[in-house]
Amino acid sequence: MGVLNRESQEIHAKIAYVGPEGSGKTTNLEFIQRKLKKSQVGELQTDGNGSAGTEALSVRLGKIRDFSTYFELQTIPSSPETLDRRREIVATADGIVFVADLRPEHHDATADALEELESILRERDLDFDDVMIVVQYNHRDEVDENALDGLCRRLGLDSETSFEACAKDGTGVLQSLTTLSKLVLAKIRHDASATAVEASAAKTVIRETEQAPVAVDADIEEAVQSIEDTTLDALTPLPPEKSLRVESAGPVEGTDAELVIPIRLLDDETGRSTELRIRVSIGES
Ligand SMILES: Nc1nc2c(ncn2[C@@H]2O[C@H](COP(=O)(O)OP(=O)(O)O)[C@@H](O)[C@H]2O)c(=O)[nH]1
Ligand SMILES: [Mg+2]
Repeated sequence: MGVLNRESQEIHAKIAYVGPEGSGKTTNLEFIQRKLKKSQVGELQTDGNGSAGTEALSVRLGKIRDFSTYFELQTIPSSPETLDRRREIVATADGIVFVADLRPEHHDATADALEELESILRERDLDFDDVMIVVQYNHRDEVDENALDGLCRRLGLDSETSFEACAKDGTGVLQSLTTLSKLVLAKIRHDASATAVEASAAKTVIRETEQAPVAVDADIEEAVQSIEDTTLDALTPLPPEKSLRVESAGPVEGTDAELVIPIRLLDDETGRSTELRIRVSIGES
């Protein structure tokens, strides 16, 4: 579960990508790895192969006040014999991206995966109030509206936040992660304040005569409070490469010894153009 460590001034949280085989869990992590700045994301770590394999990715959200904040993303393996591993990953997760597969022939597997997830949580007396969840309806590019409506109705996760996605081109991937990150951080904040209140209340009991007000730990409270207001810079995708194109070139001027080629470059994004004059010296070879 999420850790807010005041001594090391770090917050660590885990996000599990859960869903049936082929729904797009690995593709989510691959996209995030490619898209985030290298200083904020590690290498994709793989463990095992095929449907028994899992991937993990470390993401550094940066400093929030004085707290360095880290998220560990992890995919579950899909094959039936890896149930224990799925249990372990789900049990230690603070948040879950449930990757649903919209392709009609995968609706059964998606419903089964959700049922298994809920039963793993129930075994530990947990539900989606304890473990934050967002639902990602993936493979959206391959299906029509009917498939989306059908699967939504079947899963019945109406009160959970959901996104339509095409993980293959990244649509919906960062939205799912940023939304879940905020939910998870808000939960860690809530739990940290609750713990501080309990600790303070305990102190009051020991010092029976003292009428101390129940004070939450101001440092923790302030640090986690700011999380919700903070834009998660690390999760902002890199801007596309600047696209300059040659709008016009020439006419070439010059002499036998030197040519001057005027070139006008146009920045498609801003509409600004820049004039360059390239001089080419012609010497004896
Ligand atoms: N067309 C399409 N293909 C996708 C999408 N998401 C994943 N895929 C492809 O589906 C296959 C299975 O995805 P993968 O991430 O390995 O599934 P996993 O078993 O959940 O890890 C891969 O070939 C992906 O490229 C999507 O939204 N649209
Ligand atoms: Mg996979």
